[in-house]
Amino acid sequence: MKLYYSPSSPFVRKVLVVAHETGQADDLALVEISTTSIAPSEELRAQNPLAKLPALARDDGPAIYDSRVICAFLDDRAGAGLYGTGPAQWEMRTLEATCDGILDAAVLMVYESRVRPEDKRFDGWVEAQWGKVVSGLKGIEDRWMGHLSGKLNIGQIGLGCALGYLDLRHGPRDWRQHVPALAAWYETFGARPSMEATKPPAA
Ligand SMILES: N[C@@H](CCC(=O)N[C@@H](CS)C(=O)NCC(=O)O)C(=O)O
Repeated sequence: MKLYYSPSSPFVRKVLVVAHETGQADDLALVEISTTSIAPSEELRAQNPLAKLPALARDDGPAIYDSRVICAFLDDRAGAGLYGTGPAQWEMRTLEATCDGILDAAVLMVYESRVRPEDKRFDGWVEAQWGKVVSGLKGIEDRWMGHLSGKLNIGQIGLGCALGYLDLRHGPRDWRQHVPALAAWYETFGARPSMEATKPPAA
């Protein structure tokens, strides 16, 4: 299978961590893509009409995309059980969605400075996105600490990738001051071999 990827995308990293943790990393051939919302890659768009990373071209079916779909596909393929079953899975999937929402806000902040022309930038909008990051993190600390220990799950992977991205792109804002319990958790989770193997290049 071909994974359309960028080494610094946190959404791609979720997929790669799942692949490493479930023994499927060698099944993915990585195709590096450079894309932005205003200069979309045509090669990527041929796989995903939204031209967003990641996308997975499968050997035996059409391409699938959105990190959440690809992670669930890999989980199912390996029978890894990262989502739980029954009513418990909805709690897990809400945690996963919260981590992705944190990432959406953090990525939009980066686009504001890297993609939008300087004379069109709006600081109030950037700060509002950071507000979502912080309240998302606090929400996780209040509600999901119990999900962050024990058997590996998709919530832990999503959170690890989100925190890694905050360090990469928004280090000076020091997310740790807001959520000390998540900071302590990340000390251990961030050292997992799957996280080490998928570390993005320094900003
Ligand atoms: N919900 C999507 C978000 C993917 C996403 O925003 N990817 C970024 C890279 S980190 C992208 O491809 N951006 C290009 C664009 O916005 O056009 C997912 O989970 O896969």
